Amino acid sequence: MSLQAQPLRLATSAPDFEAAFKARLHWSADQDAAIEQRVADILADVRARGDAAVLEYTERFDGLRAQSLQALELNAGELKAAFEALPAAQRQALESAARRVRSYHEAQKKASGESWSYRDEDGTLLGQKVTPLDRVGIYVPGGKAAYPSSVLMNAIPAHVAGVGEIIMVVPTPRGEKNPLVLAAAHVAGVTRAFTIGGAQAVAALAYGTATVPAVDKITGPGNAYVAAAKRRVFGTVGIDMIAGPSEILVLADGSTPPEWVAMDLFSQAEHDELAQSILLCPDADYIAAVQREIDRLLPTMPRAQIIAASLNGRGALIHTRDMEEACAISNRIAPEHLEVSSSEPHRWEPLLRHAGAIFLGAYTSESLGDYCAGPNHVLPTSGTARFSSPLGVYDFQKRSSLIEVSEAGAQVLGPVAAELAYGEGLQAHARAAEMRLAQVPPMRGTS
Ligand code: HSO
Ligand code: ZN
Repeated sequence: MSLQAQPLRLATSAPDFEAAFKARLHWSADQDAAIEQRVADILADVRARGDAAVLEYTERFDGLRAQSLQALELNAGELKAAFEALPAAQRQALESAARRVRSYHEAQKKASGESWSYRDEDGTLLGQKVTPLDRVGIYVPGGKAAYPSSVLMNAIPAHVAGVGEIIMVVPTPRGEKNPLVLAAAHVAGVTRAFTIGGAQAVAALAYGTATVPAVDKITGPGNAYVAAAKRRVFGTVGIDMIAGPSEILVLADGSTPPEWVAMDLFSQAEHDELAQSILLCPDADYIAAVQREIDRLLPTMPRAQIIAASLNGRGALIHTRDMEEACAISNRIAPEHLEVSSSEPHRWEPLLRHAGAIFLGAYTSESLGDYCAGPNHVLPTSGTARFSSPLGVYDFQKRSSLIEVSEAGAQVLGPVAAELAYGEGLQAHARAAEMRLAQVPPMRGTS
């Protein structure tokens, strides 16, 4: 029999809807105890033995042998050379994508990433000082998940934030480098790269070795080993997030050509057998038309096997009572990507609260956002859009509070602080506040 992709068909009016809906949404990252143990061992070994341990693991896991870690380092000049060796069309595409992603993140920095302060009526200055991280590490997966677009999405916000040094690590099995990844690194402002990967690369970045400098934060996707390593080094360094499989939810009112919607569902399904593609629509005939397009288009897709596995295992076409109900269900799912494939997207947008990225109108395919519209494609998955946000400039900045109390201000704040400090039994705190008063009262709690 030929390959088929049949997402689960559900209707919100059916009595068993809730149970079927929950079962289809369910996904959990099982943490494998064997992986956890191996990763803990690798981290400890790299921490103790540095370069030598990284070199051994790189030879063992990636079949890449080198005399020293310096031999696995690529400097800015080598990244630039990789860019210059690309065909013109690829160079131009990388540059125009990078330009748009940069402009978007510059706007983001202007809107929410600048320092601010004000003076209160006593002349006391209060504010927040925003500073970039000194050094960050960007993990780029190797093999089939090596996405140059993800290099742009991780490095550009760091660069825009003003991070001093951006170091990329990318596993390079048997030394076969991915030229597009190196070129994207150049375009995005990466200054150093190492062809190392796995838990050993995460450890090198987190703890530092003789050759790899310790960073302040590690971002970027990776396999189960990388995810486990990032979780374990969190606290020593910052991390971005641990992403689950990708998701797309299309909210359709039936006005978009059904083949566009079918292809958008495929575009997420082709990432991974565990990716999730969902359609919510109040028009049953339209849902049937999308299924017909799925059937027609699937055989034309080189990644048909992955698409079919994803749609059969986790896909759903859901018939809702109306668009309002579709919006409410979308909020419950809190998808990574939400397409509002409607002739009146701005009518529905105010109803949509939880989503990593919202794509408005029939012309806005998620794939444009994945590569070049401008916003970041590193987004919260598995319902975490309820409480977290896209990767952004703010992930590469930190904030310090600023306080400058004037002499007049100290007279007002002193008694308040002292009262609370005595209440906590902390006399030194109280006296530090009271000593700055024009009339210093006697210290309490002594006779
Ligand atoms: N949709 C993916 C990003 C990506 N798509 C990279 C293509 N290349 C996760 O948001
Ligand atoms: Zn994608």
